Amino acid sequence: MENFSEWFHDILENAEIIDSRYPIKGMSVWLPYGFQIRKATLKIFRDLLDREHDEVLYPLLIPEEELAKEGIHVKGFEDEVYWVTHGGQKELNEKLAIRPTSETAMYPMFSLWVRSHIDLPIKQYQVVNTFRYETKHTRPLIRVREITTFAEAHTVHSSSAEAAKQVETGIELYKEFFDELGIAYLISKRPVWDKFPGAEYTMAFDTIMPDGKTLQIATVHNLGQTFAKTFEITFENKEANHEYAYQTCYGISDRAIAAAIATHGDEKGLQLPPELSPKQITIIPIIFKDGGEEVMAKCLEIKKSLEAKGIRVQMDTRDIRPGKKFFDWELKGTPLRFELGPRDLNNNVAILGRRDSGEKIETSLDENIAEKVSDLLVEVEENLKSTAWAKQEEKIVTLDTLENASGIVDEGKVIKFYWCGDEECGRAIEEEADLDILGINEENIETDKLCPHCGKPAKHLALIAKTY
Ligand code: PR8
Repeated sequence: MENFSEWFHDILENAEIIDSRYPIKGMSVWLPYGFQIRKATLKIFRDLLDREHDEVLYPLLIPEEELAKEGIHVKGFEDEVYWVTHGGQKELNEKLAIRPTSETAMYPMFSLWVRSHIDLPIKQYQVVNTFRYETKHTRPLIRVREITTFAEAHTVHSSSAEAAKQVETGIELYKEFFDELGIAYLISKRPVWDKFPGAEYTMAFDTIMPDGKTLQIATVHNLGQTFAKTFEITFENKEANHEYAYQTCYGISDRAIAAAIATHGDEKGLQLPPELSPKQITIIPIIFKDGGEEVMAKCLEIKKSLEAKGIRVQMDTRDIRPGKKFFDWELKGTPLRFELGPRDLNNNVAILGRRDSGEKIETSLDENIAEKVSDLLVEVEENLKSTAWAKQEEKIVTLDTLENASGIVDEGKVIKFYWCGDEECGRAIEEEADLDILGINEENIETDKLCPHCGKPAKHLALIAKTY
């Protein structure tokens, strides 16, 4: 696609995902079709998290005193917080922050609940809306001021090793999540100047958008004992000593949906992996003057057999040309289509059309159609995923020099380079190239290479890109 930004803007409108005309910048309305995609995304997410987390729900508002407690954290968010200052006409005694994220809503409660090592670990998550007064250019789903799908997990542990292990678990969970969405990703340890405010270190997932810019789609933070010390989250360990707890948190947002749309979409419109698609197959009866009843009866029979196999089916019986129906469902991204006309019925065949490859597969009506469809859905899912990874592979180049870094990135590439890892050097690289170091993709590697900027021995393979 030539102009990704324009394509993305149009697809949200044309496929009826969201309406961004809501009269507050950075806030949009989820339309019914988009809401179903969001619901399917969250179902995948919840099924994964529910394995070992408890879903909970905390209040939207945070007292100023709590938000302000953790110095580094509040500094990181001070320019982004919306405040509630009045209750009706009356000015409140204490301002209330609308959560930009929920550490400072949750952790005072953890402090009440955690007493002994037997209360640990705690692993909770919630799916809520959070608000950030973003000053960078806002874009629907990608950079919003009301994050409507903020899925945040928070964990508390009795040892540093266990917290570090939980970071790995968080990463594994998100790998599974993005794999199910067919989204390719790069994982890196964010540079110290780009970690989450208050975290010891931040691991991040980025995906490369069609224009070559990267989008951060998930983060996993090791919080160490910083918040535990601020919020007095202590426990009595097995030796009966009091210790501060160890914490992690991790989250995703509306960007996961943006990434799925951007990864799979094409000139024909949206393309959804079967798990995300509100309907997985559209049955289109092709009815002329004669033979309509038999075609309809057969289509209904097929619909029932597909539903019995748990496949989400819709039948498009609108009184419009079939060509228009094909066009509409291609735009909406339904993975498969089933066409049946009177002549097909006479010949005992039907056509199964794939949205991904454009293939039209003639199928005998004597075949087990439900089984064929469910096999095809698996094939589509795998094809979308492998295409996404192949495209990502093409966009990554490993270089020994950063001399023409901006030029190469402008061609839609992400650069891997051998880096010394020093903060001063990293900041200088970013400034000179006007790019962002995403972070360290492979840490502490054995190499003879030298850092292309400062000439010191390289320690890591890092990623540099233009970011959203
Ligand atoms: C945390 N605390 O908050 P994080 N629009 C859309 N998506 C966004 C935006 C935005 N304006 N800002 C961030 N995100 C931690 C972890 C609880 C959970 C997305 O971490 O600030 C990004 O994908 O990194 C980001 O990785 C994720 O929310 C979590 O936000």
